[in-house]
Amino acid sequence: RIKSDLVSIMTDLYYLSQADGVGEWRMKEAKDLSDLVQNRITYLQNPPDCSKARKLVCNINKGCGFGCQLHHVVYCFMIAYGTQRTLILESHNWRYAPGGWETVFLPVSNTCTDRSGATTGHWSGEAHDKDVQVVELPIVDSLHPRPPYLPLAIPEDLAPRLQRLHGDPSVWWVSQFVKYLVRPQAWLEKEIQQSTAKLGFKHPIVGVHVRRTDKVGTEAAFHPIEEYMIHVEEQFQLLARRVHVDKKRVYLATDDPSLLQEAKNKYPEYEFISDNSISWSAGLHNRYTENSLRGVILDIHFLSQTDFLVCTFSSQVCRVAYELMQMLRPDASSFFYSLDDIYYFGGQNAHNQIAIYPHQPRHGDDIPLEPGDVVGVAGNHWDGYSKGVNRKLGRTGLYPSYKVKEKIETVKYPTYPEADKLLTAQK
Ligand SMILES: Nc1nc2c(ncn2[C@@H]2O[C@H](COP(=O)(O)OP(=O)(O)OP(=O)(O)O)[C@@H](O)[C@H]2O)c(=O)[nH]1
Ligand SMILES: [Mg+2]
Repeated sequence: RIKSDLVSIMTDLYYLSQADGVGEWRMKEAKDLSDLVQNRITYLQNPPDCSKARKLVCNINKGCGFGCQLHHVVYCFMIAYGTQRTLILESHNWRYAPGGWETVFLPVSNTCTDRSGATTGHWSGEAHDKDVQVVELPIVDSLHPRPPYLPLAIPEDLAPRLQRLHGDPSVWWVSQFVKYLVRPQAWLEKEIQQSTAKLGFKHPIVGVHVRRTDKVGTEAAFHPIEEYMIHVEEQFQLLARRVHVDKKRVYLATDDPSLLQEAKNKYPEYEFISDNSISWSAGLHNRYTENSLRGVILDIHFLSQTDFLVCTFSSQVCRVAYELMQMLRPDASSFFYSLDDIYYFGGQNAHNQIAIYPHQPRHGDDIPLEPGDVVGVAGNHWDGYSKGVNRKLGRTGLYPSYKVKEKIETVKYPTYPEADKLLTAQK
């Protein structure tokens, strides 16, 4: 059980965050910022003359799962935005749906999906590619030279507002591209609505994602359902202080079809909401099919709509859900518990923190810190300690997580004054 004094402090903090109209201010600011960025992306994606537009070509067919492929497109998109090129998404013969991206999501452009142009070349750096109309981007693993337009950096022109609004501006920035990308086709939108009613998806609800099958023992450790449920129970104790909990509902997404029954047997006081046929379709033998694609999209959608997410951030499925969660709330940066990794974006630049308190090593595994020291964080041990490298000393080891703060990198992205002007005129 979570300590009751902690429950009280957390509850006070919640009400404090809503006091004196700050809650309403935050809602409006979040919407304004999201509208601003979505409008800029729409502007970039819909050039008046496609034959003359500067383009960045991205092929979805990276050899990995949906979460990984979606993040691959996000990475392309961020560079497109940074280099002011229209993103051309190639997706024919997609492993999930041979008909491509548009079988499930809206096209990334209404006016410009044709990749042709006067000159074409492979990515060789923004300055070098200046006079090339159509540039093809490789996967991030082979990107060279690396432009500054990569996570976890955020755009300089939005940084002050983002840092005021959101607990993790880097995630917010990534989520803007995910938001634009996953706009559903009409049939999918309808399917989401029907599933919401059919499954009885209602608040309050905690989301649990359990990644098994091919992941276990290769890229991540096995975690029994009990480990997840500790944090689910904790959240319901917190939620009960703020809202009426009629039923402890859990949305369960997993690629292990046997888990739903196990969870129901072990936790009869909870209501598990889950479509078991989706879990069956997520197994390796059925994974790369349109039915399985529909399933993972629905799972990610529902996870992102929950009040809190318990999962392993080693999985891209859960990281996408966490990103999308940011779109529904002004700041959902702390609405998760990861049993393993901290948040990251595959191919990101170094994730640094800055020491705000000194630290004298108390064990052989500890590293010393002086305020101002830059620490490259490798992971959080979730026991009060994180592991990382003190860059000044070149020493790797453990340090108390509370003695550092995030070092947020800003990058000079282009601004989009024309797009912003159109938006102001609309309002
Ligand atoms: N429907 C559904 N599918 C899942 C679930 N977990 C995994 N999958 C399937 O397995 C794929 C896993 O590939 P990725 O999306 O790359 O995610 P990952 O393997 O967890 O993470 P990486 O190995 O870091 O790429 C997903 O895209 C889905 O197709 C789940 O909870 N629900
Ligand atoms: Mg994978």
